[in-house]
Amino acid sequence: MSDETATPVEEQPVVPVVQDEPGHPGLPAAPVTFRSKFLMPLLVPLGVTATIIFYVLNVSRIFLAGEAALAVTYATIITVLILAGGSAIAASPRLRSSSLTLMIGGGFLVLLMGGLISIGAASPHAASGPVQCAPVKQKLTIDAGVGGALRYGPAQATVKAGCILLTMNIVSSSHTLQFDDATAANAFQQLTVNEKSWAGTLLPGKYAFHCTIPGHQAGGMVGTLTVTP
Ligand SMILES: [Cu+2]
Repeated sequence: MSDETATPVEEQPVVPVVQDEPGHPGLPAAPVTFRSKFLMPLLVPLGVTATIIFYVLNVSRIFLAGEAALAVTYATIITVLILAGGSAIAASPRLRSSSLTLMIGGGFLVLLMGGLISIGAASPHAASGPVQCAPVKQKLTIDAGVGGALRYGPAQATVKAGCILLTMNIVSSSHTLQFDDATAANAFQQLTVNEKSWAGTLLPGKYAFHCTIPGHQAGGMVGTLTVTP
């Protein structure tokens, strides 16, 4: 006895045959022109790159102008605007391209204005140069060109923190003394033949310095000033 019952063959779901979309009779096939084949592939990436540079420059300017907390606020606003703008554009595909151009152009204009307004605040505050301190608490003299060599003497010096009067005593040739560290370089003007002494304030730390005459730093004309509490 066969157990074959007439199990009904599962009906396969009918896959609707997708008809080829009818062509758009109104639109003629785009002819391969110099413009579509060469010019656009070249211009579109260039345009996108220029847009990104424009965007980054202006946004970073706005960020630089504000404090850290403010930058977060700006970033949030910009992100929300981008998301909202993208959603709005996606939700209205029939938006006329002229309106779209107007909206995007307006957005860029606002961005440019923001960047221009904040340009003053974003640039580093006009420094009048290192300011000498007083009264001097420590005095240190470093010889430059010891024994006619590209050497400081001493190359390793230690002083106490505070207002330090640093003097470069040029023994031979022409030398300078410039701190590598930005903080120290802001406190001390570069010592040269014309400006051999400078009084500046340093907090505890190690501050490397070097000679700016070409080849001298590479020749070993470097040193470290250790400032102790
Ligand atoms: Cu030198």
